Amino acid sequence: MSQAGDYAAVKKDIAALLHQPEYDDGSAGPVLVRLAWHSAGTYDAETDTGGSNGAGMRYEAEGGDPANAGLQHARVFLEPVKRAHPWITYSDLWTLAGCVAIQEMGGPEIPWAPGRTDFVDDSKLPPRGRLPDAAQGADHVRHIFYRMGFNDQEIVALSGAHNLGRCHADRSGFSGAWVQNPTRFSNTYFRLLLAVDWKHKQLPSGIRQFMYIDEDLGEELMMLPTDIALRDDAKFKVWVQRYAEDRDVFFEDFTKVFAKLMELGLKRDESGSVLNTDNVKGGYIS
Ligand code: DDH
Repeated sequence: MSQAGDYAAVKKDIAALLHQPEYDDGSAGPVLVRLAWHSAGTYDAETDTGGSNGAGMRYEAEGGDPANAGLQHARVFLEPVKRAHPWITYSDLWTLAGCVAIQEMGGPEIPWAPGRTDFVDDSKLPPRGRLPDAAQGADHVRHIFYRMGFNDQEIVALSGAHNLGRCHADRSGFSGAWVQNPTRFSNTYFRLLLAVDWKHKQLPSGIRQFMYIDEDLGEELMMLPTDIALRDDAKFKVWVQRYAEDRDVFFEDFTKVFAKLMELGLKRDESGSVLNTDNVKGGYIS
């Protein structure tokens, strides 16, 4: 067991488990990033509910939300790390794992700070339906992300996470990867969004997505309706173009906005300690 507070030891163990030859594209990284995002993306700024604090996905109310299908794989990957470092809260572990995975896959270093609690405050529990629905368009995307407190530029930067991983028919119903190398963080997603003539495709299940077949590689890539909405909305498109042109600007903006996502709902004092965890009735249960 490591010393309480030895986050470097936790990071090392997370990095070591990313290589998973039997899983997806050989990496646990993308699904860990999605776990971090879905743990935080339930936040509602107006009512100050949801967010990563509480690690609510451990319980059926949130874990069983169809939007979270498949994320049990990510939680199972992280169990040995929690066992080796039992002092870390799940909410800290899940958010840290997303940041470590991004960096290990060639992305930027995301500033991350600990202090989340695993105490579930019933008054802060998010209802289902707070995460985005990929079948919808720009209005829906704005509605979901404005609720968390993000603007158009931040929405597009965050969406660049779709450089990573893939859709699974048995999880979301959508199918395929966005880029050819889905375990390498880059701005390829934005470049493909603009460069390629995306065609409608209806899956046997009736689900509609977009596809492109790379004849040279004989590979099929995909986009969700919400991804295409970023290309087709004039205000979003400005940022898609910016990030397609300049990888460094994308990395810089992604770093800031992913760090902001991981902090939603936390209040820190000047020294960085989280104020709204030991205030909640009952305190810690980790
Ligand atoms: Fe996403 N995402 N996402 N996404 N996402 C899926 C996979 C992954 C939407 C829908 C889907 C973000 C935004 C949106 C990742 C990161 C992020 C899948 C496929 C769907 C559907 C799930 C499956 O079948 O396994 C929609 C809609 C939006 C939206 O913005 C409107 C954001 C903001 C992030 C982020 O991390 C900041 C990652 C990574 C994956 C790949 C997961 C995997 O298992 O591989």
